[in-house]
Amino acid sequence: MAKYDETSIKILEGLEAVRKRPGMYIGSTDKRGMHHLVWEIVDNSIDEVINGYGNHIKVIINKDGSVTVADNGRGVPTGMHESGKSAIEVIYTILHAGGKFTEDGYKVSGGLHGVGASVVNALSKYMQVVSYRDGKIWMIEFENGGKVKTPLKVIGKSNKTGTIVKFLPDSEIFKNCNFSFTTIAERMQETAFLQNGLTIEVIDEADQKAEKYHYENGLTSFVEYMNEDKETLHKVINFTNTKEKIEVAIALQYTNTYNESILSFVNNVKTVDGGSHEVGFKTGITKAFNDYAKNNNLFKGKDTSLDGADVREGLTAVISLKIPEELLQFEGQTKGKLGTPIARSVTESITYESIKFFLEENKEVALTILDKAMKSKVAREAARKAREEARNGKNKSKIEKNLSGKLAPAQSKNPKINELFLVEGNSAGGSAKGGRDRKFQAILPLRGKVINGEKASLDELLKNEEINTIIHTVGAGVGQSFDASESNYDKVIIMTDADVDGAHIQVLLLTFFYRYMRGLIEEGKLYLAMPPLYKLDYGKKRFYAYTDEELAEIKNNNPGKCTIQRYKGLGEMNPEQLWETTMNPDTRSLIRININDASLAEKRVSVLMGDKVEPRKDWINENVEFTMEDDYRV
Ligand code: 0RA
Repeated sequence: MAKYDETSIKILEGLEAVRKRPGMYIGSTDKRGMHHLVWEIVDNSIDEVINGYGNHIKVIINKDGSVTVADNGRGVPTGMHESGKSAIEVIYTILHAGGKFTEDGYKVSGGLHGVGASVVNALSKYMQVVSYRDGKIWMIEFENGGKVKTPLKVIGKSNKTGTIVKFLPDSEIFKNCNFSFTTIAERMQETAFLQNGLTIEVIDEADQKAEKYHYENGLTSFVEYMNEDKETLHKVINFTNTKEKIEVAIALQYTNTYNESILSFVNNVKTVDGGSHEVGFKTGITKAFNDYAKNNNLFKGKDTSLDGADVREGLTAVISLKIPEELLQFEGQTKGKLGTPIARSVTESITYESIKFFLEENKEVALTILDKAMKSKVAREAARKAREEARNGKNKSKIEKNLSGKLAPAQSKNPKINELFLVEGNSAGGSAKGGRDRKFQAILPLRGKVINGEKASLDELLKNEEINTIIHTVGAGVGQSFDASESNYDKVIIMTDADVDGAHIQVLLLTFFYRYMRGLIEEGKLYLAMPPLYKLDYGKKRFYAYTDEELAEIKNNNPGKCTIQRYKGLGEMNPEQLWETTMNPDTRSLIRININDASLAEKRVSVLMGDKVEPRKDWINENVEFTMEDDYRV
């Protein structure tokens, strides 16, 4: 009995530690952190499926804000553990206990985000675990961060097996958070893509929404989904093979676009920073195409090989590896990069052999892809040459002509503090030039419509004057050769009117930066300016409102007579007003652009900027996550 009490105290201390520093276990206590709880619980069910037990998972967002995850696996074990507690209680209350019960096979969590179900319990107001096992239905309940509310008991009989976990996040830890159907559904769809035959249902009881995902050829469906809105050059190619206990499955397809998107996963967890498997894939595919071209005498003139970047132009690929736990190695701060050295050679040889075989069997497809790769090579060499000439000043007159009268440069030449404002229209450009702090702020007015970077090739883009000017002004190259560290500016700020035209220009520019200067976004150097929507004059006192909510708030806090002006464009502001409201680092607000999830951003950019035309509001809301930098200071 004494032993039981001691372990009980230790367990509660462990759970209390999680509650004191939740960020250490789940990253944060915002919306993202709260969804992490769902991933933890779902991962346990997925582990069951990966290991061959069960084929159906249900995720339900309940009306009371709790989430239920149900599977038809073996059911959580309920027998007594050596500590005197049931296995089920141990799994849900002892930190890192999960692994001890699943020693063989693959684990979803292997080295990545798995912190265990007990962490979810620690951060929940209420948790219930029901296990269908041994002909019985078992149930245990916890409350207030993992304290047993109802000890394990049998509540019925059943010949089914499976587990149902329901938990309600503690509102003291997660403030003002709700579960998002879209966030959960998108992640579950991705999981279903990676696990053939698995059915995942996502149900939102509050909003009456539901999705069901099931794929028999998941990777192929994944690639088809990613390429849904693009023109493709052939049917999806897919292959699977196992070497050195590592299972490699890959699906790929070329599109007529100019970008590459490669997603990779290890044991169903996304490797956001790539790693040895991606390197192996790239080497393998480059070698296969080069060998084919050489063997069929397709190289002309002095060309004797294609670069990897040429071979990958227009390529969409999903790579999925299953690696036994003992071979798993992850690297990097967030453990998003596969280290396992042997995964490189295994993936390379499987890719090389499979593609080589495919090309030999499918001559027409081979020639189509190679034709594209060779064109890519020519275009890239032309772009590099132009860039070098620009550097060496060879084409100076031409570039200066492009820039002349347009760019108002900053006096400082310091790329660590300089800001470049891309301003819609000449009149707003005039106000911005008048209002700026010329020491570190440069103004580039954009006259014409910007070309759509999703539909144009790099070649065509380079011929567009507006784009050309931006590339030369930023001075860090473009496309494959873009290097954010060479940027002449610490901040590139897009400043447009708050109307439909302005919105359109924003989307076009964001698309261009996303496709051809992504490093700028990744380095956090791309911003949207936030001009005010209203000016409120109370005799001597003046306020600016940036949103309708703010307008209401100001009116509420300042009763009395005032005149309200709704700004229809930047041009209505005089230089001083523009400086004060939108450009002065001490008083302005900027929106920093960041790419939340590369595969989704990728999908949405092509959906919205490809052949379909969609309103910007959706794009803005869904494609990129905006971080408000209130009172942002340099
Ligand atoms: C440990 C051992 C066994 C199953 C599980 C854990 C298990 C855990 C969860 C969590 C959600 N769903 C789950 N399904 C299974 C298997 C023990 C055995 O039967 O040999």
